[in-house]
Amino acid sequence: MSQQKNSLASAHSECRHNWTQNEVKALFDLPFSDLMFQAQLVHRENFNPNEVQVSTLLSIKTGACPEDCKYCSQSSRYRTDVDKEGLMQIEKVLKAAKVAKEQGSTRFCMGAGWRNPKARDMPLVVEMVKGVKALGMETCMTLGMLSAEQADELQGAGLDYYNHNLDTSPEHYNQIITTRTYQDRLDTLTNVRSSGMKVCSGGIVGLGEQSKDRASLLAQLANLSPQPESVPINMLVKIEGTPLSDVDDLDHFEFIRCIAVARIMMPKSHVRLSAGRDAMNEQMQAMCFLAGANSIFYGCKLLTTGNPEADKDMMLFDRLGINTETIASDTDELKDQQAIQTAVVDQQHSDMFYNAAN
Ligand code: SAM
Ligand code: DTB
Ligand code: SF4
Repeated sequence: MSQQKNSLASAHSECRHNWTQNEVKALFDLPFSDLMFQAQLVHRENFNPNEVQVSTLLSIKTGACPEDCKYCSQSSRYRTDVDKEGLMQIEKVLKAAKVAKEQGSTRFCMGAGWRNPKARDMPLVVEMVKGVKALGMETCMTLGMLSAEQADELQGAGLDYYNHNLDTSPEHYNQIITTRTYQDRLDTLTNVRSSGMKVCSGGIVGLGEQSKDRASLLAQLANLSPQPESVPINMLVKIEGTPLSDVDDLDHFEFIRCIAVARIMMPKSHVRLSAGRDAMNEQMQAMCFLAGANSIFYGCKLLTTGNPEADKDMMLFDRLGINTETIASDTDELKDQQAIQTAVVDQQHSDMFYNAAN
């Protein structure tokens, strides 16, 4: 039994890049308890299951976006409640980053309602990266599409992560966005990866897509080589005035399944329980952590919508015995990897010994 358990986990601890839709569907179709069990085996083999990474978001440029993403409060094509704001002054950005750090956040993620950054925006954006980095936080940005040169410039300034989501499956994509292609998104991810920055890429569920689209999105993400270091799974936040304001709710168990399947398919990635937490109760969020989510957005605002208050999250972590992850240095990461490998080899040896003896 113990060997069977071990080989199940080990088989899912390598990062595979050849997932087929049928294989992903088979994971989604598992009985809920079996899926959760597999996800937990994978999670425990690769991470401390009682640690969650926390990032804070700030919208550094809001609204008036020319794109037509049907879920988004910032598209100029829809009449939403969002107040437009030009590129924020650096002092304001650094003040918000300091507050986030004091509240216990380790990564500061700056988002802009842009199709892509313009040449004239880059100097200020670069200063923001340098300033936040100097505070001792990890830096992340999500500014839309990036050219190879822009990615290199941001990497040179010290940007650790770039967030650019695939959003949905290639098959469902045209129902959601028509102003940029799926390939445009993949090209940006290639530019980010080539620059040496870490990739943060995930998607949104609850857009009215079918279950095969959720499987297809996860296959796209897992088949990226290397897989994204960070995978945000967003539950659609319905925004009045957008074409998706009245879409049917996604069943919560289906959302938890998405997290568990992402955990199994991307064993070494941080899977983020991303947008949508404000509409989830504590038990639902705890289930997501059990399914393998190990990152959240922390602080009372996402970009334009609400998120649970920071002290509420800390109280939940306390009740669940969850600690927040500290920033790992390269040496720490290496040591952790070595410790995990040693533990796995030790376990395999003891199983072999046990089987031989019986
Ligand atoms: N404008 C840039 C872009 O689209 O790449 C960066 C900001 S954009 C708001 C970042 C991501 O947030 C989107 O790709 C989408 O996955 C997510 N997002 C935006 N609005 C959302 C909503 N209402 N519910 C859930 N996720 C959302
Ligand atoms: C991601 O995957 N989700 C975040 C971040 N990356 C930029 C954005 C969520 C936005 C939710 C809706 C809003 O606040 O406007
Ligand atoms: Fe613009 Fe990004 Fe919103 Fe699309 S998701 S409308 S690109 S801000």
